[in-house]
Amino acid sequence: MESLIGLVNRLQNACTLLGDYGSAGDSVFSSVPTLWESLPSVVVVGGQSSGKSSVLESIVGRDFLPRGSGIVTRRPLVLQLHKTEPRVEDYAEFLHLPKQRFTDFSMVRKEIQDETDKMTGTNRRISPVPIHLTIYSPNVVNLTLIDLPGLTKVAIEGQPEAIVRDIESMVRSYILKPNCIILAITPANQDIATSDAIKLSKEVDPLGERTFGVLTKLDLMDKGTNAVDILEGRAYQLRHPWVGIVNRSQADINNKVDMVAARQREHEFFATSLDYSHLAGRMGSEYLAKLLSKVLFFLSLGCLMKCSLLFPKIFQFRVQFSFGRILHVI
Ligand SMILES: Nc1nc2c(ncn2[C@@H]2O[C@H](COP(=O)(O)OP(=O)(O)O)[C@@H](O)[C@H]2O)c(=O)[nH]1
Ligand SMILES: [Mg+2]
Repeated sequence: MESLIGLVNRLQNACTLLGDYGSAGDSVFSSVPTLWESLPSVVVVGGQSSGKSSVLESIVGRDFLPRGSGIVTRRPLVLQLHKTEPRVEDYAEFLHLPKQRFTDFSMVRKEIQDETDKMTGTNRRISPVPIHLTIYSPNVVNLTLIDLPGLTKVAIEGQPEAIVRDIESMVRSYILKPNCIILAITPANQDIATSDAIKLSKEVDPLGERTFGVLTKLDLMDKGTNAVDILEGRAYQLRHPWVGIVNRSQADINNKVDMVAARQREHEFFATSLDYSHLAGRMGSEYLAKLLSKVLFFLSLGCLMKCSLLFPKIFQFRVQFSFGRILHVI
């Protein structure tokens, strides 16, 4: 038995191994989509330091992403979360290192860094070739997220000037796909009108049908202001409700506040806030993970059916479903 999202994950892995990863190239504009482009995905989009890595780590409940100033994510990271039976120890695997299990998540961070440098050199360029990482844990929901380089306004020293444009076209090439769910990360302590994530997602999804607005840094807003107008959909309306998040601050990270404590604090922030307690049931990273898993499941179901028409040679199988699980793939 295999979950539907697990099946999509295996197809995504196969695409990368066969050199089909969309890229910022022309394939997106050709009339026949590649298999990669037809598969459903959740893509994390936002400006630098908007909180993308923090949101991903909160969803996973683990500290494993490289951090630092400048453009840290320089290759797409396809992050597949796989829920295991209770009491199984968390571990991670990379597609490029088959059969090597990582239980030390600081080594996962190091491997992402090394693998990024291998493809991009140390001159901080970007590459469209994705890194595939799967995390197995009883504490995650089945979900696949793609982390992309943060949108930026200026190249820093040593980086080619074109990097600003290259990042934007890489992000655009991913979110153009009609089966892509856009996780548009916007920090609450910045004017929403200046949000890079919203600007770009509006371009490719003007009705906001596949965009999920995520508002980070709610704890850092100016005293006397709040984000209720955004979270209730009055300031900027999307088809799906906005989700507010409170991640760990830099001081929390420096003080090694663990993810369990951080989630608990996030929960308390919403439950006890005068401004947000009425919205507490649909705020926070745990809620966001469950919501995305559900949306991705239904999108995957529709997509696989369509793929079997578009790629009959590859999809020579019959599938029997029962409560979200694939019973038989023949
Ligand atoms: N206080 C607070 N700090 C946050 C929040 N989200 C992110 N940060 C901090 O903002 C900085 C940038 O976050 P990061 O996740 O690395 O952003 P990225 O560049 O978009 O991946 C880090 O120092 C985080 O600790 C939040 O909700 N509250
Ligand atoms: Mg980051």
